[in-house]
Amino acid sequence: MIDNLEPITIRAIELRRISLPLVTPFRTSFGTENSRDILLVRVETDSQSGWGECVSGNDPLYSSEYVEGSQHVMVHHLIPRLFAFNGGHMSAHDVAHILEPVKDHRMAKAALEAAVLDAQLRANDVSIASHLGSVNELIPSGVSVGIANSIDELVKTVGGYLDEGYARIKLKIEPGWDIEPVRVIRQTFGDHIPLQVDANTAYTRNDGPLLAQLDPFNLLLIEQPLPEDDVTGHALIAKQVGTPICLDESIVSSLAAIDAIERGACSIINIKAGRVGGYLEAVRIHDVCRERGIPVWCGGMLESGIGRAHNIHLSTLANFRKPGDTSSSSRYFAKDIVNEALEATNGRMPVPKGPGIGVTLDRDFLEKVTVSTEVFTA
Ligand code: OSB
Ligand code: MG
Repeated sequence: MIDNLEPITIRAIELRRISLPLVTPFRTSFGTENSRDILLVRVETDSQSGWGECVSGNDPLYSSEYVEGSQHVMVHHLIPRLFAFNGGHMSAHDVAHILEPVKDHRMAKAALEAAVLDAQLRANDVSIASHLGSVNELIPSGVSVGIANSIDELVKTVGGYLDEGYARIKLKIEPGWDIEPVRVIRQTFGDHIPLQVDANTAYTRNDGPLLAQLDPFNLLLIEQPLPEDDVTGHALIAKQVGTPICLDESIVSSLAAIDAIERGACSIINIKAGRVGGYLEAVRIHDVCRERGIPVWCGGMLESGIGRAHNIHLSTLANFRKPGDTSSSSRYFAKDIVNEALEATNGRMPVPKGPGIGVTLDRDFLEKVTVSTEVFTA
């Protein structure tokens, strides 16, 4: 991607913590989330504000990052580096390079880069989708369904999402909640619904034969069955299982993506800008996958409208060939913090128009859900 944008000068960075209850608890193999404690980043220039969302969870269970840690590393290590660079005068394309000396903390870095990108594109009057070179105005929208208390409850939940028109269903699985839920969902709703599963690292290298029992159900993919650092294990599982293996947690960079593909560990990749340290690294992963014939789709981290708007713009790139976890605001929250409706119809989500991420904040509601605010200046 060519950086043909006018740089901006960062005058201030605001870190705002908000608390948003989820409409239903979200249970995965690593834990249950009832509410989202979200860290928002606002980058202020002389003319614009740009917004980013840090996707780290309350606890370090999906990855080592967690929201308190993300805020700490931003305050003490990342934000000082941004202000120290060229008087805060930069392009979003410089951010990853400026922050590179700090190891890991990818979700924190990605949130800062996203806010700079939004501010810069608003200043340049360009939407993220058009900056990335997209032409799509709608993206297919799937939904991720947590582990339920019973099979009956799961059937009701999935039935509701299918009635809403979602283009694909993803079931969270773990040992003891895998073959049977998939069998019942197929039996109840038929062979034609696009269906996939996500294990969030809950299985071991010995579980190839067990996971192969999912083959008759014609799933689109099995996401991240093994621990994130077991790339070779995924390659072993991929040989024993007919269903395509997709990686999420393991893919922390474009180098990790190339490595996993070359080792035969996956044939599909889930892209999350937060997990890979930035939007522009996410685009790079999209590109290396496209060059190697590997389809990608956009994952989610139960984001508010800010993070989801970023995800929707990213999903307009050509190699996003499968529906993402980019569901409607109403799937997550009773009310979202953005004014524009991010609601899918018939399984299709409109890409917000307008510069940057194309959404604006509902300021009154934002204040109501704000828990704390800190502002930093050069
Ligand atoms: O593994 O994709 C995941 C949510 C939190 C952490 C990890 C994951 C998820 C989801 C939900 O599956 C995706 C969404 O709807 O935002
Ligand atoms: Mg996942």
